[in-house]
Amino acid sequence: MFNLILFGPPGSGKGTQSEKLIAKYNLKHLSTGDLLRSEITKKTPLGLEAKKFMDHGQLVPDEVVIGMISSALEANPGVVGFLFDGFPRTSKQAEALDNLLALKNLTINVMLALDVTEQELVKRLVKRGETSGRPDDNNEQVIRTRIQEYHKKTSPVADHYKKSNKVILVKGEGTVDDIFGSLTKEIDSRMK
Ligand code: B4P
Repeated sequence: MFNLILFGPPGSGKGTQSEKLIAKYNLKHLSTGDLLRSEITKKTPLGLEAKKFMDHGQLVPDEVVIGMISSALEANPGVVGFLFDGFPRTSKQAEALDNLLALKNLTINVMLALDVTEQELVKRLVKRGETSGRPDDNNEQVIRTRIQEYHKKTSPVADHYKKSNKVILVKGEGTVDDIFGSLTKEIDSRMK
């Protein structure tokens, strides 16, 4: 099993790169953003609860997201590995993930952290907002709140994995293919 966290601020390209990485390495993609948006589309109680936070650029409560990931891990036995995209986003989520994996004798092999300037993040998200229909992309104030949430609550997750030397910083600006090349180089050297 090879378990990877793709980490970075909103708009850093996690979703974009995840699509390419799962195709190359046959990993199971677990994106909490996608899972939450799917619950919203289906208008489930979980989705309706999550929407209240997401529309304002705030993180969804830990217990909701951890429960969702726990179910997804159970629903996918025997995969080559997991690519966690947008999760964990708080220290509590990181501890929960480590515990859930440990129950299966698994661990995180590497965290690849995309490094992108704030100016570029805002530019990308505003541009996506023109066509995505995502309520959290079409308002610059909400985008700034998401970035603040990242600095306050999510960046400590990298410190958590730095303790076990699992964090690799990767430049997240340039063409999608160049960034993909940098990510695959890091993965290939660790999969051997
Ligand atoms: P996510 O769905 O995780 O979304 P994201 O952070 O906005 O996007 P990502 O980094 O994947 O950006 P993308 O590749 O699409 O989260 C949304 C919300 O869900 C959160 O705010 C929160 O409320 C909630 N949530 C999710 N997980 C949670 C958790 N664990 N706990 C609590 N709450 C949670 O790229 C963005 C844009 O940039 C795209 O338009 C793309 O085309 C463009 N782009 C990508 N790479 C580029 C490049 N190299 N050059 C130029 N543009 C590029």
